[in-house]
Amino acid sequence: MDKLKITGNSLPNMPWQDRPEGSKEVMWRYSENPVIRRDLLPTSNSIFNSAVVPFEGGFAGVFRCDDTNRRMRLHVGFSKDAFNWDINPEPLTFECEDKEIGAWVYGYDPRVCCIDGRFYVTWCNGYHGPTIGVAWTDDFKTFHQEENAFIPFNRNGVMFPRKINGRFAMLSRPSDNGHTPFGDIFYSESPDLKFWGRHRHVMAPAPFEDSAWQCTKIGAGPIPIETSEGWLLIYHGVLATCNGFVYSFGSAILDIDEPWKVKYRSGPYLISPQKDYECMGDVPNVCFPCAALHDVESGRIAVYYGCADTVTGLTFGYIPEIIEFTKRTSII
Ligand code: BMA
Repeated sequence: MDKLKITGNSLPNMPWQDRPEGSKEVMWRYSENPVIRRDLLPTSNSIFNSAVVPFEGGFAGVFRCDDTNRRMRLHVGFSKDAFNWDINPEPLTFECEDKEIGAWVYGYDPRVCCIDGRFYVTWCNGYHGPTIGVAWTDDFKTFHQEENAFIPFNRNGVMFPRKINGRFAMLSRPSDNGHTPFGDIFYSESPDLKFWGRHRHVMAPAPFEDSAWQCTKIGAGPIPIETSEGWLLIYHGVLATCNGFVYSFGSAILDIDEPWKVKYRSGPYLISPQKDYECMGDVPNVCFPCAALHDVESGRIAVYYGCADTVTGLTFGYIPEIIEFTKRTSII
């Protein structure tokens, strides 16, 4: 393949560990996982499914912290090295012109997307059931909440890091009010971050016979990464077993101008629950990616993922290798 072009920033200070000797894995885990433990805050039951971005020479993030009342809350955090996090003990609050939309019910599974220097937060927002909340911040202190992007029920709202054909763009996963035994990824556009439309179907779960880890439901993970091969999307997939759901993650490549067209999709997973901290916890057997940091010079990527709905893990890889893997193993 011609030399792959990756869009984004140089991030020489991103968190990194070399592939362990002898490993043939496309993505490998941080040896000190979990990178964020469940009780980093005195009031946290668990810290997982969280989003981090480069910010002012270091890193900032929005974290899912379920408290010891088991309420789902979002908290802001900062870090110099993206390994050691200082998470605010007080939950994040949003400023919202509309009291009805701004009334907090619950929030979980945040993503943070940088577009033209401004940070956009999307999360699963309680409003008569789960839907996609949208807010923006310039400083990780004041967060301005916009309208919910969709009516309930919806989860896994993930924005693209630039406008596409002149509009904001988002992936989402329409769902139900419970633990949703189905789920396809859709694409929507917005001219103003308030009205979302032009909905397009992106991907359905895979046939069981082709790729069982993603045969029940799927959902977008970290913010897609723009490359000369298309948008690299890391997404979770679910297998329904006799003992409940198993969450793994894999990769797909979407068309650059029409991201609802899937060019390639990995048959094998990149990461599935295998380590103790992924298999044991409040919800066993969950690897749920919500954020990635990458460096365009080296092609390195670090993916943050929730482990067993309890702690946060970190995995590493090289974008060109993940793209080669996605194409080579594609089930499309
Ligand atoms: C999904 C979401 C995630 C969670 C996963 C596994 O439906 O609720 O927050 O990690 O289930 O429990």
